[in-house]
Amino acid sequence: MRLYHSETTKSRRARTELHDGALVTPFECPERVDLVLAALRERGLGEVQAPRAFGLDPVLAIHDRGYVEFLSRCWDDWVAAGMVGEAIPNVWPARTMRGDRIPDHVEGRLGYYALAAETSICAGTFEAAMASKDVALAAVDHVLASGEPAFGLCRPPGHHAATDQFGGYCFFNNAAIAAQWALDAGRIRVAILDVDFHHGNGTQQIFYARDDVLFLSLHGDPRHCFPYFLGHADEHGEEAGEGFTVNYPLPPGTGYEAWGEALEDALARIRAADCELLVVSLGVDTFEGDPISAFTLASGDFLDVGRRLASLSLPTVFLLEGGYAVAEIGANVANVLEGFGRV
Ligand code: SP5
Ligand code: ZN
Repeated sequence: MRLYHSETTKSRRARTELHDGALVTPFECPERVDLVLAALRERGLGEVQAPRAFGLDPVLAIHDRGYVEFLSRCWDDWVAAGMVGEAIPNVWPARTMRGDRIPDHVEGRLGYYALAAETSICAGTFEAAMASKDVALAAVDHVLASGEPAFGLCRPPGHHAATDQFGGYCFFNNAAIAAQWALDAGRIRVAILDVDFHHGNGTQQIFYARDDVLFLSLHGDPRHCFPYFLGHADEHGEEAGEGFTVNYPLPPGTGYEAWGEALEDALARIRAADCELLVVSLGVDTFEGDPISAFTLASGDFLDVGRRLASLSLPTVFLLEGGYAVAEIGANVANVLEGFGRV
């Protein structure tokens, strides 16, 4: 399996995350990159390569231009406005206000383009997000060219990022950008299977009305879990996309047996849908030791996850999403990839 990694993904090192009412050191930290990389190397899972720069066009194929410009300037504008801490949104076009006017002041713009407040923007955030999508693009490009599977060590993650909103530690939707790249290269239909603990609200929103991307997500039930406002079982797509979104909301405390049953259902739907490529939004925050999540998968279960994914026999690209039990993140990711490769 080919592995892609960029040192530039570590250029974002936020100091603050609004968590449980306190500003804490962010769970989504650059150390995650080194720990995953070390585990991949230790297991000898494949050659590690740096991505080339793919530029902004593949980003603009998914994201709004004004949003991308906002992200590129946010930190400088924030500093220029004399702000003290990191850029944390604190006001939104909530239901009782207007969402059709984008403010001029960076504080208002930040709220307009944010879907959650835990994700501070700091120096290096845009550069890291650019590197992260380059990792995803290099990985998918390799799969398209060779048929060989690939893993992209994306960081920051992507699946919460919507057309014009960041949050949930995500800025560019790496999986969506990779899927679109494959479609633009001539693939007719792509499956995105999101196994992160959290619902992939951004990916769902981006492809909700489309039938060229089948989106399936196994996640903590939004009645109890972030992102709370999307990911219910009755969301199944709209217009041409009717039937091409499939959600498996599962209760907190869900273990591998019940989770695996949902996975088998998702795999059956992928088999039935004539997909030419599988993009796995690979979060390992389903792990029992994850500090912000609530499923109880054990490290060894991830080997079986990989084995089950391989049963699809599809060209497959894995893109890292969440996973915050930092000591175990490397082993858990490596287990999925090793399980996949063993078949
Ligand atoms: C990519 C990814 O995994 N993003 C996750 C973003 C989660 N952000 C907010 C989590 C809030 C969790 N609150 C848990 C309360 C436990 N005290
Ligand atoms: Zn997650």
